[in-house]
Amino acid sequence: MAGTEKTKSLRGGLNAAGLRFGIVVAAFNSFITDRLLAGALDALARAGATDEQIETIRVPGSFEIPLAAKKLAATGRVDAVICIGCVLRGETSHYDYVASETARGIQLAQLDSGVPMAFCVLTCDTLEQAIDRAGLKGGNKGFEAGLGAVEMAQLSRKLAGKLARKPAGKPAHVETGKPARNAAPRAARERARGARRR
Ligand code: INI
Repeated sequence: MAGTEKTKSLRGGLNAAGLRFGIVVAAFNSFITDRLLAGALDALARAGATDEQIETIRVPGSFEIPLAAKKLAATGRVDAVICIGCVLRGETSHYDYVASETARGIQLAQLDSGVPMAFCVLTCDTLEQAIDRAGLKGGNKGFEAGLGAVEMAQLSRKLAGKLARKPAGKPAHVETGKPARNAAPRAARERARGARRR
């Protein structure tokens, strides 16, 4: 029966060995984003990543994160990108535009590039809420994003490996380049056999 433990299951692990990470961090509200960055770096280090495996890029504000993340992904230098920003609600609707376009842009960037992007852009009503999520009561969202990036980078590698080895639903000769035995329809085989006898 489907949905039982016997179905195939695939998940990325939390080992950063052999993986490279990009971190795009906004300078706006750096009091918060620096803490989120520290959390992300801590997570990567705990997963076994060394400094050589990590590249950090700084942008002015959250609105600039998607483009930088997309360009970084396009270099082929990273297996995952961690996007860090902090958008705080002000008195105007500016917050809504920055928050929604940043989220949308990051999602588009990961879908377009195929490189996983962890979303660590806080969208808070108050500075206190942001502080809570950058190391105090709410934990550190940067740390969570770091672990998420490792897991997704691994999962992407596993999926790429699997697809390269065995394309789902394709006949064997597509993979090997050789025609599969008895690949021709039965009628064609019988016609060929008759022609050989004649
Ligand atoms: N950028 C942020 O990262 N957080 C904010 O809270 C914020 N607010 O409130 O304005 C913010 N604005 C700057 C924006 O991201 C761009 O850098 C700017 O609009 C220039 O393109």
